[in-house]
Amino acid sequence: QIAFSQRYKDNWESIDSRPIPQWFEDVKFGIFIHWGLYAVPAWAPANADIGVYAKYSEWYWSRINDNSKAGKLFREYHNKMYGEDFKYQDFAPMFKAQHWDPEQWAELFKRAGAKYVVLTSKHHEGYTLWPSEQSWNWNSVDVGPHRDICGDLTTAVKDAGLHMGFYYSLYEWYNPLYHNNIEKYVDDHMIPQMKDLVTSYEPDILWTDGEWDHPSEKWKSTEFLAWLYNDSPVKNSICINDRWGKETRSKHGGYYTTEYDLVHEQEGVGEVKRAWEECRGIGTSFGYNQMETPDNYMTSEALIHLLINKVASGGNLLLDVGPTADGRIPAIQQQRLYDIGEWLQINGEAIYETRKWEDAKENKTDNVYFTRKGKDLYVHCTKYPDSPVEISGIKKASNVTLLGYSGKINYKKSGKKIKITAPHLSPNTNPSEYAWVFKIE
Ligand code: FUL
Repeated sequence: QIAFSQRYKDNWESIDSRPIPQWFEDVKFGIFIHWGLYAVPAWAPANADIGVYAKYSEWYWSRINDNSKAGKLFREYHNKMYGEDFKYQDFAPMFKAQHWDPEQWAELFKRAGAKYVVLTSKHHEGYTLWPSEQSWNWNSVDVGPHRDICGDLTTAVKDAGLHMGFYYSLYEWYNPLYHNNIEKYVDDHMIPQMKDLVTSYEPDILWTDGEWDHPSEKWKSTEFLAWLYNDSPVKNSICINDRWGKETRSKHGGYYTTEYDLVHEQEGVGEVKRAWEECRGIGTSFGYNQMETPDNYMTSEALIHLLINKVASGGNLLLDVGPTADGRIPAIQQQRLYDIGEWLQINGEAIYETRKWEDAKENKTDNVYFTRKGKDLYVHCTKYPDSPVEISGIKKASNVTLLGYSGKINYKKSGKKIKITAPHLSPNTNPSEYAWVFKIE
């Protein structure tokens, strides 16, 4: 166990010297939730040729005001659907969350095999999902659901035994204070909000975003983080990401983040020594997009392969769900989570608490991935092998099993090589779908 006894200083060198709490690298799979007023229009041109970012439905407010190709599509839709005079703010009373059951969500996430949850406490729209004093009449208690969503979900998620975290956008699109007096915004709005979140709900993760608009100095990031690491109630357990200023991604803060596989600093995150996490929606958006069809959603098979791929390269997967304005997680998203959970029921020991295998590179072949835990090596086959799987760099092997299968596995060991022959499976003996894992002890 690492003792967090030192005091951290208000500079990146000091902040970066704090180790990332181990639990983060053990949990591997988390659920991201993008929920806010954008869940009311819940719209983006999912199939237009406009690149990755412009398909995010949570950007609705900004898109209806911009002149890009995507912006025109958003505006056309908005004007037709709601009329030109309908302001984004008018969505607030329509965000009712009347079917919202935080315990049911927490149960779903647990069933999915996720070990942590990250909720948008405030996205770029500035509307907060908790009763923030700094966000008067623009939060989920004053207007809309009349509920403390951050608070109620934190309770349910922690009660289910999962870690709870918050996404928080440093920047706000249309807050006048932000544009007129950034210093005052940081001092009187942003920092107090983050401190309020931390002290009121004691999250395990603070996932900041919107950092690109200013250097970290403007945001006073290191000053805030010194407080977080030295004096906050979560100083020993909190994890942060790398989005703390224009210059910080893949460089400073806590774990590194990729998004739809885009690595913003082109750092080749899979190779770096720091913990990292890929986030993406199941489809093309983080917020719910009612225009998506099943074709826009990744299949369960593709999602399980994605999880294996990220974990085998040393990362976590933070998979996003986009709830509806009435508080439901769309059935197709739930179904994907069920399938991942079912796979993890059998194969979870090859995911949780594992690390990347040092010799994986030399052994890389199509449809085969590796993770390790202590002396055990896990061989993930994303296609059932029809010829023997050969692996080199294996010093000892006392037993080989197929997770979830009770029969004997034939293998041959010679020198540092091992050759595993996959058994013929019948529908009755097949332990799982989508991917199969051999364990070399
Ligand atoms: C991005 C945001 O702009 C997206 O809307 C989303 O929240 C993603 C996780 O981070 O940078």
